[in-house]
Amino acid sequence: MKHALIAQAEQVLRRNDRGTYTVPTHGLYPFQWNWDSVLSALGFAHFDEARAWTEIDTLFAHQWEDGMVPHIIFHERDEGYFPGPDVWSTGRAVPTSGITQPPVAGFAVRRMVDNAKDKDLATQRARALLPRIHAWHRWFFNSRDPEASGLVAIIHPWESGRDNSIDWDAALARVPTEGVEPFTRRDIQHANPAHRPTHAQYERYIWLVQTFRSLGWDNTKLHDASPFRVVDPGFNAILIRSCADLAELAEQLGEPEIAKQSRDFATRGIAALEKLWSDAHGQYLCLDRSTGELIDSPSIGGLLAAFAAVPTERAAAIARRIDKLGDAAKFLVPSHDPSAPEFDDLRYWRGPVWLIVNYMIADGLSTAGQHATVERIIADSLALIHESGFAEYYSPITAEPCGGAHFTWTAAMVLEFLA
Ligand code: 9WN
Repeated sequence: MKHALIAQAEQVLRRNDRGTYTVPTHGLYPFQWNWDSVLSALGFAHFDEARAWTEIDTLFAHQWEDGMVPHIIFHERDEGYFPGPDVWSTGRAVPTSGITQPPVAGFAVRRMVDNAKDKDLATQRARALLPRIHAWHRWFFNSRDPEASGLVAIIHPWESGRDNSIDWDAALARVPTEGVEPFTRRDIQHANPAHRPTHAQYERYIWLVQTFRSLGWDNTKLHDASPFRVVDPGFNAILIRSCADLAELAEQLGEPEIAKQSRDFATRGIAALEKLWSDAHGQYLCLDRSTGELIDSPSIGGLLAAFAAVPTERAAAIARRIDKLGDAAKFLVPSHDPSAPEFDDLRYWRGPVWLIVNYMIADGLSTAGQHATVERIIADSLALIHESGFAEYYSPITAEPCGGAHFTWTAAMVLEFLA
């Protein structure tokens, strides 16, 4: 059974392999996505370490001069996705988008080094990636934390990787739609529109893209110019965890300055996360930087914070909260609290389960000693695969597979869970 599942997961990765990068899935997402790619490398590492390193190298070959690593690399033309390179117009030789995505690379590279069979290859590739990943982290704190709060803001919902989360509703409602150029969505030609964001959300996504484009994608301007500035605990936990892991790696590789700076970022970030804690919800919440208020939205962003080394009592409270969500959801972890009125079990990040988030939460809670919750998360993740295959996401109530099929990072997470 286990062997068959491993073989199927490898097959999904091979099917989406384009040689030096993988696509998340054929049709719906025909390019290289940032955090998909890095998490998928963890899957490749189980059967082809060299290919796994290439995945991350390819992504970082398209890092911007200021340190940002874009969320999409448009390696080949494909009209099947909107918005394509012409809408972004970032002026790169190989076109890219102009925003970023959750920085999982520091975490993934350390894990790949720790688990490597080919230690020489791992050391050589990690040594080359180390300053690049560090430059990306520095870019975050320079460009997305201008007041040195210790936490960074996202300036577009797509940066969070949780595009249509209920967390963004109020902040996104303040984004205007005047002047949005007419567009045709492609996503709803590949996937069920009831599983995807709405047209009203897409109009605001595109308004933000057009606005950033009109500012020449100049990251010294974008943060302050964006009407959408949200501090997401999940996103920040990923950054903090990657900084902490990069510090360990830098120490091993004899780079004390990178180690020190990375450790400082992580320590300040953990301390600053405290401001996002809500006793009433028993989890972290997002902060709207435009209003200075916490966002009253019990989503998975506040649970994903367990991926960083948060205080033990916070991790324990998150585990309790997840256990409680398990009373209403047959499959953990729903991306939003099923008892909230906005919860939608099929619509993308407004309720469905995503294996990558399960994986990161399980990893963090495991370090925090919350083994019973971790076991249930992993068992539920594998039950979803057995019932519904390697989907993009799943209903936490019925296990219905949603979005795209044969999904790369879902398969990669299965390889990690079964290892
Ligand atoms: C926009 C590729 C990406 C993921 C995101 C997910 C979805 C894109 C979209 O797909 O976003 O970046 O067009 O819907 O929300 O997390 O990286 O799998």
